[in-house]
Amino acid sequence: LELAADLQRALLENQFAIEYQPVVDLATSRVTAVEALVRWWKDGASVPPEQFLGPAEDTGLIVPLSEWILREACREVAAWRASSWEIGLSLNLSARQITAPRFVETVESALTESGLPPSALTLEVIEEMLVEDAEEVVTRLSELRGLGIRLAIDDFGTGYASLAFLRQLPVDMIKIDPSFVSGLGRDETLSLLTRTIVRLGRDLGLIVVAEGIERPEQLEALREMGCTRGQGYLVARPMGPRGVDSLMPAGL
Ligand code: G
Ligand code: G
Ligand code: MN
Ligand code: NA
Repeated sequence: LELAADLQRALLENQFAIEYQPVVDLATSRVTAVEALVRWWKDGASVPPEQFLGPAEDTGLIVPLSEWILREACREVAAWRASSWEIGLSLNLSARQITAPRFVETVESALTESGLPPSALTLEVIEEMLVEDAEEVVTRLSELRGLGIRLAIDDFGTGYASLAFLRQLPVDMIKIDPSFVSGLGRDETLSLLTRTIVRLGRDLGLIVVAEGIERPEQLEALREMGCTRGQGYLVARPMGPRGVDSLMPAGL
C-alpha cells in the first residue's frame, strides 16, 4: 500500500525515466531499434522494475505509467528518425494495459502525435498475457497489427506454450530468452535449442532477435546459426537518451 502511494506520487512528480537498449543487426552492427525500459528514480536511487511493475499492475497504475512511456518513447524515437536515422522502437506491454479501455486508440494517438510511423513500432508481449482474457488480448493486438504495428513475442521459449502462441497471434518477431543464449559455447542442449528456435523463426518468416548476449562466443555462435539480430550487454547496455544520441551514425 505504501508502495502504491509512492508510485502514484512518482507519476505526478515525474520520477520515471526511460532507458533505451539498442538492438543490432548482427552482421553489420547497425542499430535497428531501441527497446524502451522504464526506470524509477526514487530518492536518488534506481528501483528495479521487478520491484514496482507487479504492484503497478495490481493497483492499475501500470495503465497511466505505460501511457506515459508510450508517448515519451514515441516522441524521442520520432526525433531520432527526423535526422534520417531509420531506427525502430520496441515497447514492453503489460496485460492490464492491453485490456484497458481505449488501448488501441491510445497507441494510435501516440503515433499520430509523435509522427512515428506504425511500422517503426514493435510491441513485445509474453505468453502469460494469453492466459487470462486471451480472446480480448488477441483481438486488441490483431487490431494494432492491422494498423501496421509489429508484434514480438518476448522471452520466447520459456512459456508453457510457445508454439501455440505462434498459432494464436500474428507476430513478426520472436525474441529468444537469455536462458538459451547463455548456454551458447558452453552447453550442447541449450545450443541445440537456440539453433532450433532460430531455424523455426526463419522458416516462419519471422525476425529473430537473440537477447542477453554477454560473451563474444555467443555472438559468433548466433551469427553461425543465421540469427540476424541481437541485444545484450556485450552489444550495448540500456542507456539514457543522450547515450542513444551518441550512437547516431556519422553523416546523418
Ligand atoms: O530493464 P530491466 O531488464 O530491468 O527490465 C526488467 C523487466 O521489466 C523486464 O521483464 C522488462 O520486460 C520489464 N519492463 C521494462 N520496462 C517496461 C515497460 O515499460 N513496461 C512493461 N510492462 N515492462 C517493462
Ligand atoms: O524481459 P525483457 O526481455 O524485456 O527484459 C529486458 C531486461 O534484460 C532489461 O532489464 C535489461 O536491462 C536486461 N538485459 C539486457 N541485456 C542483458 C544482458 O546481456 N544480460 C542480462 N543479464 N540482462 C540484460
Ligand atoms: Mn523485452
Ligand atoms: Na526477453
